[in-house]
Amino acid sequence: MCVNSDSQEVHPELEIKFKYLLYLTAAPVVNRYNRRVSVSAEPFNPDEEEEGTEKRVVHPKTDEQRCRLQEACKDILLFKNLDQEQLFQVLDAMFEKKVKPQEHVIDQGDDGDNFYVIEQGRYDIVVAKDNVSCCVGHYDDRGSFGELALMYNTPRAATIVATTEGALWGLDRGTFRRIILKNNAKKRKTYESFIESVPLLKFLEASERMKIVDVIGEKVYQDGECILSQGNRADCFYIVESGEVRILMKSKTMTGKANQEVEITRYGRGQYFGELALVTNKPRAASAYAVGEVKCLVMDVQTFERLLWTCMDIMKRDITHYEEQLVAIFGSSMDLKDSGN
Ligand code: 1OR
Ligand code: 1OR
Repeated sequence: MCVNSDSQEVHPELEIKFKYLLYLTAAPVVNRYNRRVSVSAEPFNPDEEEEGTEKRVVHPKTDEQRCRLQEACKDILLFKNLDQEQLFQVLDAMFEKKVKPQEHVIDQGDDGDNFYVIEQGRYDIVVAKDNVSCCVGHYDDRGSFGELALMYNTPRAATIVATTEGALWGLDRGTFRRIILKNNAKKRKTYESFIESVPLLKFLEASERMKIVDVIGEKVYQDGECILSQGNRADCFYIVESGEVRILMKSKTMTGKANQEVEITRYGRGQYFGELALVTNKPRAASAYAVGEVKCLVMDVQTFERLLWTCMDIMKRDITHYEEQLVAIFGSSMDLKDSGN
């Protein structure tokens, strides 16, 4: 079941999961890096940073390793706002780590040592509370994890278990804090007022909005460039920062063949898209293209579920409108859950 315009219900399993996420919001415990232990989105102060972290870390790599590392890191949102020199330093400091099935890369409650970028493999995200463990999501051959303990000086918020053989690239805590956090301080200044103005986010606490800023990345698209494609697997959510985005959809003929793309709507500054596939666990229902130069703030699905579950009611309301307009535009009730194939 996907979207039901009568009941406003969206994906019942997801409702349960969001309720579970609320239940799981546990208080932090003190860790070894305990000068500043907090789950609030405290600003980064470079002067307060731990001693010795100015030291540059370099793990030498072959050309082949460097190529694989660059490929694995090209879509990592936390790296998107780095300048070239900062990115060089990050890539220099990263080290390769192979993992075996069932290996725990991170254990909930531990101190944060490294941030990880996935080159390969599948990893479960397991969260325990009151002795009950639950798999709340997974990573599949891409993405990154382990940023929270390093950003906020908190214990690890989840356990990450490899379910296949895997290959990761690690980044040590010192380099992460020196470069990524310093950059986040800048990001907060840049995006604070914009994020405050996004209607979807206006019911969040200011500290929650800052946590969003900490983990989003900015992506720039040129005129006509495809931002996402109908039928593709989805792993990101988008907020338009500047420019205009066209949403196009292919309907289906009676024989199941896709018709030509029809423009169904446009989005401008402060509006969001790409939520539907994340909420329904389906392929993208439509395609998105840049009109002129477009800047979007992009969030991965794990962050979307972790930080935006409180905005679900607003998104559900908008999704209900899609179904009504689907009938108005295509003249028949095509189920959104099938529209991506
Ligand atoms: P970390 O340093 O705390 C565990 O170490 C990592 O798991 C964490 O950083 C994130 O990178 C990653 N809640 C907390 N951490 C998560 C979650 C998550 N998902 C991935 N990580 N939630 C799951 C959302 C699908 C919310 C659960 C309550
Ligand atoms: P997505 O993850 O499926 C495509 O990727 C995005 O286009 C989708 O999330 C929505 O954010 C956005 N039907 C389906 N998706 C729509 C629609 C829509 N409008 C915007 N999106 N409509 C019904 C189809 C005619 C609404 C038309 C106004």
